[in-house]
Amino acid sequence: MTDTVPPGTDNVRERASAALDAVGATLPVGHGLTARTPITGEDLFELHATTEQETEDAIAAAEAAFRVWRTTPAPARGELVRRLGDLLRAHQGDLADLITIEAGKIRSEALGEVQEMIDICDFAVGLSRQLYGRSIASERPGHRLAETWHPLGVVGVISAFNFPAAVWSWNTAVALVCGDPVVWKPSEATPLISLACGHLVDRAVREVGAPPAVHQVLFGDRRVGEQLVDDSRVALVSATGSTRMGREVGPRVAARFGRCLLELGGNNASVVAPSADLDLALHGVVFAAAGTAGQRCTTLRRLIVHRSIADEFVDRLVAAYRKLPVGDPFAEGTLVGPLVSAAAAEGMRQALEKAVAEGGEVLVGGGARLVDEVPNASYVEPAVVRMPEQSAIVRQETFAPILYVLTYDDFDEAIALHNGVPQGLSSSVFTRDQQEAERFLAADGSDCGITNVNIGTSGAEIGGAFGGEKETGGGRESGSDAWRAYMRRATNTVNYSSELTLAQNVSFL
Ligand code: UN1
Repeated sequence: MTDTVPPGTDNVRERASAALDAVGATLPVGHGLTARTPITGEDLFELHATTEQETEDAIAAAEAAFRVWRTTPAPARGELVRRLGDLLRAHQGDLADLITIEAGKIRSEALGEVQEMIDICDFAVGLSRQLYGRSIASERPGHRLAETWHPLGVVGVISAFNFPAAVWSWNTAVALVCGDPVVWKPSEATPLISLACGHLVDRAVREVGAPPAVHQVLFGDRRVGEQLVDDSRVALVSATGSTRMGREVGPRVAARFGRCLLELGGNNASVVAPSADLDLALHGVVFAAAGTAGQRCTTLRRLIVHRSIADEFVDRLVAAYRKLPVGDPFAEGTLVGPLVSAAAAEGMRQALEKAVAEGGEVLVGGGARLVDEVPNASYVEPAVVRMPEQSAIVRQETFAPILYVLTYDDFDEAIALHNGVPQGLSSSVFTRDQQEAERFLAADGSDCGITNVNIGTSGAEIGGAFGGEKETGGGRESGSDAWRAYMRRATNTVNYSSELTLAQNVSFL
């Protein structure tokens, strides 16, 4: 398979300008932040980085906006998100271009990311009429017990490069209908898509007459994120990134009794059982492991395959990997775009070196591609590595396309291997044996927040709650009842009798 050579940096820059123009966004020209593209590994624009004072002002403005937004009826707040969804639909192609330019995603996955944003807007519009509390049977006569959900306050969103827009939209669409202003600190690697999204929210805000500061974007480095983390006016910090980042953010927010929603590392595995439909499993595994060049937090990183089918399945996997088209993410037919940075490629190289030192055998991939054509970019061949056991490197998350293969003999062993890592985001089993499938989903099965059957680990729909356990951080975003993290609950006891009855039969006076 020949690699598709990407366009030059000038061409990518023109495409970025065209997409920003189409959306109507103006570049905040200045210095302090460089917009880059992993397509060529080169710089596109110099941008103004948000200062400490500007961050302070943004938080103060968001707090002022909260006082208006929290009493705006929720269905009226939903109108803002409805309008945002319309604008995202109208600009799906432009936004996808920017995602490809900054995150290196192939066209279909970039369009899919924007679709995810449109979907969460639809979901949140519906949610704006469904922020239900319970009514509870009171133990006292003439009393009514109920729960009311109120807006929480300013939400600080810290997002990562790999889903630069969708993860922001899960947080923002839901926070806005819940009555919370959003202050967003995107990854430094993806300022252009953030600018475009921020501009579209501003347009929607103007059109529906919402307070301008219900949404603000801060372009800066980790110091901006730290300001959000440490400011007690930020009621909820929703942060997506590495476990290392979460270990810092969690205690700092807790120290001021703020709330945290953490989406951290994944080290996701699929079990392939002897009864599995191997064609389906192969397709699912290749997409989950090599798709997005291994840069999703849900990427499949460990394959736990039954010994009786391991050789056959791994041979087929290696053959499929050999045919994966690597290269220009804009080109039709490319399935693997670039890694985000040279540091990511170096991380992959080092992980492969450790895997070999720990007894692993690289069956396919691992090399660099397009080195002469685009020397500053980092195109790599997705790798499959057969490991003798779940050694130290297998238990770590390396944010690159490496799939470690382990074998098992009985299903309990498969589950033990599966759960034997510090992370707990996504998991799946490929089987046609109902007992195995149910066992995998049971309390003593997979310990992850996402547990699938006959489908890979990545590509979750927005309707479910997204997040994971253990070092993944425990947060849940997106669908189902994840909205509750963005609101505060008040328990109301109303006495409509003319007696004062105390609970628990207490008598006093
Ligand atoms: C992420 O990688 O941070 O389930 C989010 C998926 C996508 C979201 C991934 N819907 O793969």
